[in-house]
Formats: sequence, C-alpha cells, structure tokens
Amino acid sequence: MFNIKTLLAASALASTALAHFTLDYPTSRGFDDDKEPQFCGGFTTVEARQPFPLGQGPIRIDSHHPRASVVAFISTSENPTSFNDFNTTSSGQTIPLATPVFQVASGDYCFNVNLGSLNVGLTNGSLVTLQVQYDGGDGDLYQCTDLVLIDGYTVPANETCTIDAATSNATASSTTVPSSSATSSSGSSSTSQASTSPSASSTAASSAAMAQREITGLGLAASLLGLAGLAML
Ligand SMILES: [Cu+2]
Repeated sequence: MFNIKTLLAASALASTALAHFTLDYPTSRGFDDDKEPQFCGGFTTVEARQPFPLGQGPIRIDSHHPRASVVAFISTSENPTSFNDFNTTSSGQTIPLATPVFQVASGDYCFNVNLGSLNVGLTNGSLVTLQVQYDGGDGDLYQCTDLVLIDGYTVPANETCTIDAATSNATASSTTVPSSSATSSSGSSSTSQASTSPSASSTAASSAAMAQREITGLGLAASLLGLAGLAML
C-alpha cells in the first residue's frame, strides 16, 4: 500500500537525473546531487584556492543531460555568499559574465574563460570564485571553484581546451582527446574560430546585458535560445 511519503520519495528519485552535471576542472568545491540546485551547489565555504590563468584558461564540465544550457560567471569577493556577489564588485561595478550562454549535449565539454579581460580590475594574485550555472531541463544547477589568478600560469597540458564549447557547436569530447584528432582538427579549428568569433562576441554582448536574468533564471534564457529539446525532457 502506497502512502504519500513513498510516492514523493519515488518521484524525487525519478526526477533527480544522475549527477546533473559535474565541474571537473578546476576542481569543484564539492558535489552533491541533491544540493546542486542551491547556490554554489550547496557548498558555501571557500575551499583551497587553485592557481588559474589571469589570461585564457580552461573550464571542464561533464554534462549528464542530453541538452543543456551553460553559463559561467565570477565573484571578486573573497567569500561570496549570494548571487549578488557575482553581479557586482565590492565597489558596485557590474561584473560581466565570463562566457556567453551556450548549449551542450551530454558528455565532457570544455570552454575557455579570460578573466583578466573582464575589466573588473583583476591582476596577478587576485582571488575569485567562478560559478558554473547549468540547466539541463530540471532547473538551474550550480558548481563553484575558488581560484587565485596567476599571470602566465600554464595549466596542465591535459586540461587545455582546444574545442571550446562556448564559441562553437562542439560535440562532447572523450575524456582525453586523441592526439591524432587534435592534430587534424587544428586546421579546421583555426578557420572555425575565425568564422564563429563575430557571432560568439555578439552572443557574449547580449548575454552580458541579460546577466541579471540569466543568473536567476537560466531556464528562461534557454527557452529564448530555442532549446526545444528541453520540452522533451
Ligand atoms: Cu539533472
């Protein structure tokens, strides 16, 4: 015989997709399926800061939904406690999004950010927290990572992001990109880089203008972007 509690538990179980998404590089503060809809994925204290390039640096995620929209943004607070800390600096300056809103399927993806170019006064040694927001159809999910920005820092070679999901229609890469495919794609990636950068930058500009809304309702942004697939989830 069923009771309400059992039914609720069963439906909660069914609606919790396996892992939603994970932030794999830089290392996330922590991951908890059930808490991932919360600010910073439910991990609200600053963890050991990882060195990260002041210039271009890679972020890696593993998407467990067949279609999702993703955006990343930073806080310049040493201990961000609210989304507002990701919207403005301590002096009230608006912080642009670190990426445009972009779409992924399931699998491993990477994208590059260039935090030094956000023009919010970041320099060698600046402390930031980067938050990734992900909506795969079951609501906004979050992961945070705490960084110290180093001018000229070189990330481990295996973390380098050559197929940037934020600026191209990247397909999921395997965990390690075979060197043969990296070689063969280098030619096409440089041409696609050139052809996609105008649209990528215009996307970045428009998403920066909508930053406030996206941070609190990426689902809306996703539907505006025509994520028809979400309805099927
Ligand atoms: Cu999910």
